Amino acid sequence: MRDLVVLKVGGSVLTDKNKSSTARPEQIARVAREIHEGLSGGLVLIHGAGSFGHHQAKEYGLKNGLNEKSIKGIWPTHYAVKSLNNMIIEALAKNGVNALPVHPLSACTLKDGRIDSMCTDVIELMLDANVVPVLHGDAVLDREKGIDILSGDQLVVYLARELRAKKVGIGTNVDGVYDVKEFNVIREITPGNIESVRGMLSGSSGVDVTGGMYGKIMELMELANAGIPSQVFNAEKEGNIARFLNGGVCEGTSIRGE
Ligand code: IP8
Repeated sequence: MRDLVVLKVGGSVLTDKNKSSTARPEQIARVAREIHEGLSGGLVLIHGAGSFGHHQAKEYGLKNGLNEKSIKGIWPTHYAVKSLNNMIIEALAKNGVNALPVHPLSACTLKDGRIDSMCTDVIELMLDANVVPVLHGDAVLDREKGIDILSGDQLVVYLARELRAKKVGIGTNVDGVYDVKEFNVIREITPGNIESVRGMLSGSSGVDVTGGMYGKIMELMELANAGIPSQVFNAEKEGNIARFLNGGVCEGTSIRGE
């Protein structure tokens, strides 16, 4: 059994969330370099959409289900996030990491916004071949709503559970999950303190159609309850991604089950 890590790098690290379809190429290059440095076992990489997708999804109302307007927005939204996915795979290749795309639009269905089915066979075969599958949040067809937006955070939880990951990392552009009243990082979130933590969570800035920090934590709490711990850390701080991957100390917020 391979030691599998599922890592999500947020769209705010890789893109400028306030400008439509604007990448941060130097950050993409650094993230790819650190993945190369830290990679030891199997890795599934998931990236946020950032400004490649959220703006388009909002413009076409993709979260409102399928209608004459949203149907025209599926391709622009998918195309945008796929462009970011290409840049990341290219950067990984430049660093000697074999990586391939898996696009949820073509591999996944939703039911009322939740993953209903996903073809994970291709991901497992990639892992067996020491290839890093690179996925992303996407516009995905939905059995109830027609269309919806699948967040990378939901993918993290689903894939970590399906593929029995050892640990999960969520790389964001802040030092962890913040208590907005005290303005300090919450070091640990468990089922025992999740209710009090709920009131302390902040939303993220910029256009984000899948819910910001609160949505992320609720998804990770589900995962912790299934026995897979996760760590929210600052992926903009040089070295953190490599440290997280190779098991070194990477400060942030730990999310664990009881
Ligand atoms: O940035 C959203 O994924 P996220 C995907 O992981 C789109 O929430 C296309 C907006």
